[in-house]
Amino acid sequence: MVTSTKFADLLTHTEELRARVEIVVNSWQVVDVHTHLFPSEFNELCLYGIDELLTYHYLTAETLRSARISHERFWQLSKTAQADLVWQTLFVENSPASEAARGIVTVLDAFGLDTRAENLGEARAFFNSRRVSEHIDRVFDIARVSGVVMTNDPFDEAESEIWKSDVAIDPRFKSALRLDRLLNGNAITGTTTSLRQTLDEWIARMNPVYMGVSLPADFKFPADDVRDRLLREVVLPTAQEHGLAITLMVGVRRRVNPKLREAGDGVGKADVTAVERMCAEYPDVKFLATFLSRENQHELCVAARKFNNLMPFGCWWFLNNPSIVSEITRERLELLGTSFIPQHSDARVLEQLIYKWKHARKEIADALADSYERLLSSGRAVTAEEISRDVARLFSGNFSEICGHLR
Ligand code: FIX
Ligand code: ZN
Repeated sequence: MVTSTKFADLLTHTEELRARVEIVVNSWQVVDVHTHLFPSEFNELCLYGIDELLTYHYLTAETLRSARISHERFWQLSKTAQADLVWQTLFVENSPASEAARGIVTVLDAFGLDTRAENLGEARAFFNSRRVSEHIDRVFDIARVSGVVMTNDPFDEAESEIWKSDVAIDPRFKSALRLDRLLNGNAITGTTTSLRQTLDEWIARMNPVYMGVSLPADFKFPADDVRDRLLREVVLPTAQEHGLAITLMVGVRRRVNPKLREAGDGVGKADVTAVERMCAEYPDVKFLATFLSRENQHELCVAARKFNNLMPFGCWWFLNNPSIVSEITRERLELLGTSFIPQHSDARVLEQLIYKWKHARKEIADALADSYERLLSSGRAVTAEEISRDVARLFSGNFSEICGHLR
């Protein structure tokens, strides 16, 4: 028998319901499960400020579509000159209509800076005046991010030096052991035993929340290739031994246009059955998976319904646009309930946390509110507590359960 107080908690009016969902989604602290951010202890790897924001590879690609400059000449410019050109091209001569360009507007606005400025003088003075540690606190606070997962490449010289120096790292920055160089044919050699030893050493040093890899659109599993052997003999047994999840990011076509440098990667439709096979063969390993192609999203949801060791996460890179985030989040809610991780930021520059999370929260709130509204019209209202419970699961619970991010 339901008591009257309980009835009073039910959100039976759609306006009240939607307002509640917005408040919870916008205020809830999120764990950002995949970024390329570094804390200040990593020195020049810790990127922030207007010049880094404007030279983000999403924006250089867009600039080179509109500016009258050759790719070669653009890369010869200093970072500040590149940033000036990006601003002039995308924000002064054109309206910043793209998602990445609007992101800059959201960031400037968050700090009360002029979003229609003719040049970058004011923005540069502002960011240069910030003390890094306080600035990181402020950005995490505005974005309502409680922690971020980095992308840590043990085979990168500059990065590995810092790890080996045993410096104390800001605990909000969790590590993730990135295996692209090992698994994507970048000449990391060794016997199975020595490679496993290398991973063991890096796991001991980094204490990662997962091991991750990005994979090409033509990734196959099982396959008769070196990657398959490395996965079976090195990576998967290491995951089993350490109880570490594996993050698979599938569907990138690297260097489609090398002239664009970091911005030159493209997308390809991948084969979701490869991930299904891995989940089936390794039921004791947990997998987080994201696919870059929009065409793979429905298949990923269906695969996750079949394998409870598979956790879909994020709307990656070219999918991180409001229209597509909305579509994917709705598809996932309909097929998986709240058993998925709706978004990660993929931020490379600190302040991107502000716009990527602000924009994503809007789409997630709308999708969630619509699904509660549909429940209401089917005959079941939700309470504010239930909304909080669901958002907690989406924004950190599902990830903690798989990765125990507070390890
Ligand atoms: O492989 C990755 O982790 C990708 O996210 C990056 O390589 C890519 O350049 C990116 O920043 C996308 O958002
Ligand atoms: Zn990434």
